[in-house]
Amino acid sequence: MASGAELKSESLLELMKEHLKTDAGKEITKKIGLVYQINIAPKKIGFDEMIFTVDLKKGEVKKGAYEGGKPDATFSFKDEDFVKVALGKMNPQIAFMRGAMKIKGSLSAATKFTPDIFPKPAKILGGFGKNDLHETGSPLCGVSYPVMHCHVKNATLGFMSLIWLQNSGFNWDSSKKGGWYNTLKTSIPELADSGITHVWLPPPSHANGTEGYYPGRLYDLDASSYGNKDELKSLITAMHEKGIKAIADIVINHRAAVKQDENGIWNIFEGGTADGRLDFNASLICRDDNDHPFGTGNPDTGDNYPYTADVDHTNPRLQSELSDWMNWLKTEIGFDGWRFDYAIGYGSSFTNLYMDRTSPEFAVAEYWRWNIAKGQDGKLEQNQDAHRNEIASWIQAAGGVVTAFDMTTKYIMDVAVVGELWRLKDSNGKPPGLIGIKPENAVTFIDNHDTWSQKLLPFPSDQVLLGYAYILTHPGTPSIFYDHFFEWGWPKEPIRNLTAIRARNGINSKSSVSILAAEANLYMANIDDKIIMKIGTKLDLGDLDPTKSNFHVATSGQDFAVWERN
Ligand SMILES: [Ca+2]
Ligand SMILES: [Ca+2]
Repeated sequence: MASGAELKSESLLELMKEHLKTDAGKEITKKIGLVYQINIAPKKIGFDEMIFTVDLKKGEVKKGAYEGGKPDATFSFKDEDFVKVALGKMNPQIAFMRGAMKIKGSLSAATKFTPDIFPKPAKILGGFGKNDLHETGSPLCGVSYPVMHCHVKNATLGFMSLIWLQNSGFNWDSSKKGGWYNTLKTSIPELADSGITHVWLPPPSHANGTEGYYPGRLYDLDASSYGNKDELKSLITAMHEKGIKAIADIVINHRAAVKQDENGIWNIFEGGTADGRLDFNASLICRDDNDHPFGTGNPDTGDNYPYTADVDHTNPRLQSELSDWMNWLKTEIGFDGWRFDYAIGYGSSFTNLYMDRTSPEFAVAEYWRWNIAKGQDGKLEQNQDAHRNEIASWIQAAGGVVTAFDMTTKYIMDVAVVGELWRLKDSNGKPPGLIGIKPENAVTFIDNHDTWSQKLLPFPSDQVLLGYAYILTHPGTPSIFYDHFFEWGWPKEPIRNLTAIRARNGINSKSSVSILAAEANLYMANIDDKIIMKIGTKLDLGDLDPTKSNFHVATSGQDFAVWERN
């Protein structure tokens, strides 16, 4: 048995132990509530292991196996590999592929083992901490969960959409459920009845990891954990029969190699067809990608995606073959539009190019940076113009047709619904998010796969209907999250009532908003002079009471109401 003093990992775990005693650490314990076992071997996984228990029910790190039953997930590392991965010096994806990290137990529990658990990066983690990651981009595809996430991500989301509004039809657990395409198919009539017009489906291709966000053989749709190509086609056919469009999740910033080259480097990329389409070598990868320092392509034109190989979109052959693949997804599989994953990862001109060459019926980009303005007290500033302006500028640079998730509205709504509804009015008297300046290009949401089923930026769960009362009555293209619709065990009526009101009154992405009140506990707005909506705890509306001016209540619930004209 190795002596603990020989293990460098032990000092990292010691730091974690101290971190868990801090307020930030207690917050983590409260949030995660799972128990992990970490087996560290001095030389070889499985031999002379020293066992640690990271108990995030109690907020403790202890030597020895968990005594309270089975841990939720167990990780095994060699000492030096744990240190490398924890310090950001080894790509965990490669570590996993090479067997340098092993995982047992619940994969969904494993995915929750995040860098949050470690002290702040400045203390030990180099560029590996959550805050750093947030600056680099989306939490979506494992970015914020690099330690264990890249290879363990076990679910994806779907995105079902609503009326001229998309909504996320999957969540991170969808890939765990066998035959998810078939399962979703049985819900199509219900989606159609609920006014849903588009469904965002998970990435369909062969991938490293079960959720599809590290795609490998792009043309191979028979290797997905959601189902095979025929099942996908059958799902999309069923959607089309009910007038619902299918949105494909286009993950093209980065790519997973499927083989090692003659030097043992993971540099052989395959397209998944018998011919050479989308087969690439090191020339595909940006040469400035530190995560995969084996590329020979041009420097990246956008943000680097941590822990995996970023693709060189300036390569004309790649541009042409990716466009062909997307067009194949339309003609052969039946997809109608796109959701561009990690759109900050490559220059806006390339989104423009792929839009031009593939003419989607609808497209939305995940353009997300964690640069929301906060005051010294850590609270959101009231003025978030810079945040939304950056998204709007990107949309323009990308050709002006593509839409983007309205991250600004999301950030603001998260805090506004808890007694700060004054935030919902900007200095021009308009909505403060992207919908206040470019509503026709904004896709609003409360939570979706990108916020990882409320594990990141959780919307206050008891206020979710207030969120829907806002986005489903306002301009932009609202989207409904799969979890809210299918997983929360809610009656679906409140959402259905809101979508029906939207449809009945012709509220659309460009509708105009006149804000009647924006104070701590009351937000009221008139939309298109057809409906009036209210959210907030304030009950006495005084002269604003719409029933005093030819409106009647169309739907209402806890702290929200919508009125239609008599
Ligand atoms: Ca990268
Ligand atoms: Ca990139």
